[in-house]
Parts: sequence; C-alpha cells; structure tokens
Amino acid sequence: MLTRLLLSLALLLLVVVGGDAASSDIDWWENAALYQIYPRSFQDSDGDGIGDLQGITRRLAYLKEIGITATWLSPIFSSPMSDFGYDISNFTEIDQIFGTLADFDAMMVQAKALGLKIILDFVPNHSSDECEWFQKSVNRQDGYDDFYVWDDGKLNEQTGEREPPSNWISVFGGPQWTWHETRQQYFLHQFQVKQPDLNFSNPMVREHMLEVLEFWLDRGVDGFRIDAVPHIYEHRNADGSYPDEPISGWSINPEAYDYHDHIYTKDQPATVDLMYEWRDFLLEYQAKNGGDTRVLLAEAYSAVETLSAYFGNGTRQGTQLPMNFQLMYLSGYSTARDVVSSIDYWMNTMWEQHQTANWVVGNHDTQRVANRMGAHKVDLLNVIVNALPGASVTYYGEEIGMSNVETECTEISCDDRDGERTPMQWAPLKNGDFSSGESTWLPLSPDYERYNVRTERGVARSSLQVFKGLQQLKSSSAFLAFKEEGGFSYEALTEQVLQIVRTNQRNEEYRILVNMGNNIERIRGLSNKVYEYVLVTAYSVHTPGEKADLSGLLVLMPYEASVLRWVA
Ligand SMILES: *[C@@H]1O[C@H](CO)[C@@H](O)[C@H](O)[C@H]1NC(C)=O
Ligand SMILES: *[C@@H]1O[C@H](CO)[C@@H](O)[C@H](O)[C@H]1NC(C)=O
Ligand SMILES: *[C@@H]1O[C@H](CO)[C@@H](O)[C@H](O)[C@H]1NC(C)=O
Ligand SMILES: CC(=O)N[C@H]1CO[C@H](CO)[C@@H](O)[C@@H]1O
Ligand SMILES: [Ca+2]
Ligand SMILES: [Ca+2]
Repeated sequence: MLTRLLLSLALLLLVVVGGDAASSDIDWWENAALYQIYPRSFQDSDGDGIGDLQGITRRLAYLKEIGITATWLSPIFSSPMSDFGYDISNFTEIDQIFGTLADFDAMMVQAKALGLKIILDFVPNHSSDECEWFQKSVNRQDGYDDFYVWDDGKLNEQTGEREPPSNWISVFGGPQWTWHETRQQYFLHQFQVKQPDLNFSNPMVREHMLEVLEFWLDRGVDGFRIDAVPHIYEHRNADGSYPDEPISGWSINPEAYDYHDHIYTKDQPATVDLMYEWRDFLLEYQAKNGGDTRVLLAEAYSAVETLSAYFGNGTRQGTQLPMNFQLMYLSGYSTARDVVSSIDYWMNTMWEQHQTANWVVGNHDTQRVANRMGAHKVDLLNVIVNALPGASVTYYGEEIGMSNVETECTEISCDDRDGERTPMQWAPLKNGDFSSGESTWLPLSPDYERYNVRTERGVARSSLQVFKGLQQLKSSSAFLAFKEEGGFSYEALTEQVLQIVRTNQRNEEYRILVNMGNNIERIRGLSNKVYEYVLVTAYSVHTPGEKADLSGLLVLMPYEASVLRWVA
C-alpha cells in the first residue's frame, strides 16, 4: 500500500516537474504520419508485374526511413478484381495475387519489428457477387435470405412491365438496381453490378462484419480504414417501398450519379450509430487484449457536421479519423486565402468541437497533386499538410512527386482512375525497380528515371528530402504543443502567402511560410525575434542554418516554402 502511494506520488512529481503536459495526452494517431499503399503498385516480389505482400514487407523499412507512423493498405482480400479488390469475395482470405496469410503474418512481424502500424481497408458496404454470402442469399438459404437488399420492384400501371423500386443511380453511373434471374428480384448496388450492397439493418450482417474485424485484429492489425461510409444505409419507407431521389441540377445526364441529390442513399442517420458500434468493439478489444489504441479511419465525402457526428457526440465515440478531403479540392489556381478557407472549413467545426484534425493529400480515386495543382506545387502541399496540427495522410508516391500517367485500356485494366495507380518509382532501373518481370500491370511513368526514391535520396532539396525533414519536425516540442491554447495558428499574410506557426510558447517556435503564387513576395515585421532557416524547398534562395531577423524584411521566391525556427 505504502509503496503504491509512494509510487503514485513519484509519478505525480514527474508530471509536475516535467511540465510537458502537452505530449502526454496525445495519442499516437492524433499527429500521425499516415501513408496509403495501393498494394498492386507498391512492390512486386515474384515478377508477375503486380505488387504483393512480400513486396510490401521488403519496402517497410523505407516507410520507417521517411518517418511514417502507420500505413493503410487498399484491399488485399480475395476478389475477382472487378474493382481491384473493392469487390471482396472473402473478407478473411488473402487474394493469391497478393500472397498468402503466411505472407501477411510475416509482414506484420516485420512491421512490429520496425515500430510501424498497419491499418487494413475494410469494405463493409458491399461484397463481390462472387462471395459465398451472396450465392447463399440468391438461393434464399436459411439466415442469408435478407443478407443483401432485395426487392420485387414496381409494376408500371401503363405498360404493365416490371420496373426497379426507385430511380437511384449508382456511383459509377447507371441504375442502382439490377434484376437477378435466379432469385427473380432486384438487388441494390451503390457501386458496380458486381458489388451488391449488404443489408446493414440485418443484425446477422453486422455480426459477420464484427467477426471480420476480430479476425484481423487477432492477427495484429492496428485499425481499419472504412470504405464508402456514407453509402452503407439506404432509406426505406415504412411500407417497404423506396422513395425516388430528387434531381440535383448538377448534371444533365440522367444516367450520371450527379443527376440526383442523394438524400436517400447517402449519410443516413443510422450510419452514425454504426460508427459508435464499431468503435465500442475496438475499445472492448483493446480492454481485453491491451496494446495501443486501435483506430478507425472513415472514407466519407460528407459535410463536416456529419463527420463531426462520426467522430463522436460527447457521450459516444466513433471514428478517430473521419478523413478530411478539403485540401484535395485545391487546384493550381488556389491562393493562400483559398487554402485558409479550406482549412477553416474543417477547423471551425472539428477543432472547435473535438480538437482533432487530419489532412488527406490524395488517394487512388483522385488525380495526383502534380496534375491537380502542378508539379511545382507538390512540395507546397506536402509542407502544408505536415505543418498543420493533426495527422497527415499521404498517398504512395506523393512524397517523391509522382504524376499521373497516360494509360491505355488493356485486358487487365480499363479504369479512368488508372493514371494515379501506376507502379511506385524506386530507382532509375528496369521497371523503376518495382518489378523484375517483363511488363507491369500498368506502365511506369516516363519520368521515373528522374523522380524516384534512390535518385531523390541524393538530392538535397528533392521532394523526398523535404518530406523527410517535415516528419522530423513533428517530434519537436513546438509541434507537440498543438493541443495547448495558442500552440498553433495559420493565416494568409497576403493573397498568396500562407503562414503556419507552431509554438510551445516558451522556448521554441516554428514559422512555416508558403508562397502559393508566381510572384516574389515581401513581408515586413513578422516578429521581433531572430529565426533560423531549418528547411527549404528547391525554389528558395536560402540555406539551412542561415539567420533571418523577422523584424525586418522577409523575401519569398515564387512557389517557395520555408521553415524557420526560433529557439530561446
Ligand atoms: C473464407 O475463406 C476461409 C479460409 O479459406 C474459409 O474458411 C471461409 O469459409 C471463407 N468464407 C466465406 C464467406 O467464403
Ligand atoms: C434487412 O434485414 C432485416 C432484418 O433481417 C429485415 O427486416 C429487412 O427487411 C431487410 N431489409 C431489406 C431491404 O431486405
Ligand atoms: C450520442 O449518440 C447516442 C447514440 O445515438 C445517443 O444515445 C446519445 O443521446 C447521444 N448523445 C448526445 C449528447 O447527443
Ligand atoms: C478512395 C477510395 O477508397 N475509393 C473507393 C471507394 O469505394 C469504391 C467502392 O468500394 C471504390 O471503387 C473506390 O476506389
Ligand atoms: Ca507479384
Ligand atoms: Ca449500402
């Protein structure tokens, strides 16, 4: 008893004397550097031209090198690959293209040895039509009858013909309802025909999904990134019929997804409770099994108020990282003031209510930054997302400035998103050192001999070096003070110059200056202190170590980003 008392007194003293209350209440995910791997394109180990798990394992040390905390993998599960793994036929089996469960376990061992966290993609909205569950449902097998969303449809009174239950359009275009000959009913699919939606009003579906989560948790994963969250539930009238969606006015093509306003097929209220249910499951799992916090990332292109509900409501906790896509909407024309508006959109709600932030740079559905904003702005965006408080989410290859590749339709793939899914550029070698095979499933970018990891390691101000430098700042006491009152600020100093300040308000402060425009910018009297350049991008005329008295004039070159530090 006495020793316990003494021990807690000692601990108390430590906390008081250390005084660093800031970092002690930061959980690992709150300021994590997250990294998305698209497994088909990261590293091929067997020469078939498609990336795989053994390849990822071999490259995990690279993630450590560049300062990544956790990586999430796009789906690696059994799949007919109609949507490259987002059509899962078995949620607890590794697709043979990627390897085996033993390969997965070996990857986990290596990740743990390096101190890297692994997050899996979790695709609850739908399965593949080749999933055993769907086959059982088609045949109305006991317990599986209601596993998916089936409906007889309506009879058109004029023509006497059968019609789909509602006018809903799928995300990829065309009707959301498809007639199934065997079952003689329509089934719902918010995405491809080969991706039938599961019925989440069915407790057995939810139970099966929890079993899926548990299966992977038991194999050591640190969390899940939940795919297509807004699409999980659909509205159904009390009499079992489905309401039509109104015309949005955003598209003139009646076959296009944007033609309707998705008030009945997106962000239905039950989704919020589902997020709480899953989080509770992870919390229970952690209480039982120990270890670090397991996280949930949610993919939801939804209004910030909805994302706020997904995070939690004061009594319940939900997904820690509802992904913030605001910065993905910036273009080459965006000014510093535009950037501030995008940041504000998130912060005014999410920081105000929950003290949380995350910043997504890109993903496998969106053009790369080099194409969205211009190659000369890749570093600027990398600086911004890593200088802002919270977690950053980098899509593989953005750290070396990869760009979209013009691809042609092949037998393997014909998807308008192929351009941002090309093989990782590792070295100026055959196939960029991605694969030893004769060909790769998508072509390498023609620029890979210039933009690749090995070359950029040797260039002082390459995108890779800037990225690495930013990750190192994250562990400084100024960056760790972000949850303290006044620990950070951001503003547009001029139309084109963004400033982010990170400070512990005692002895260390960083000013991150980003010139989004193509003019030389002059800024006077920023501070009465003398700073030192610690990180500069290729457009800067300064060198690390150089002093800057910010009571005077500071000049920024076009597209320059610089990080300056003051220490007492
Ligand atoms: C998934 O695969 C595992 C292992 O191969 C098997 O035991 C299980 O029954 C399969 N589940 C489904 C739904 O097909
Ligand atoms: C979903 O399952 C529930 C419970 O089994 C059932 O009551 C409901 O009718 C099903 N919904 C659909 C659209 O099939
Ligand atoms: C939070 O959500 C739960 C579940 O939906 C609900 O029971 C509870 O009342 C909500 N709390 C607040 C403060 O709104
Ligand atoms: C960014 C992302 O994960 N997009 C996926 C969303 O879900 C659909 C259907 O599962 C996929 O096709 C997208 O690639
Ligand atoms: Ca392979
Ligand atoms: Ca759904």
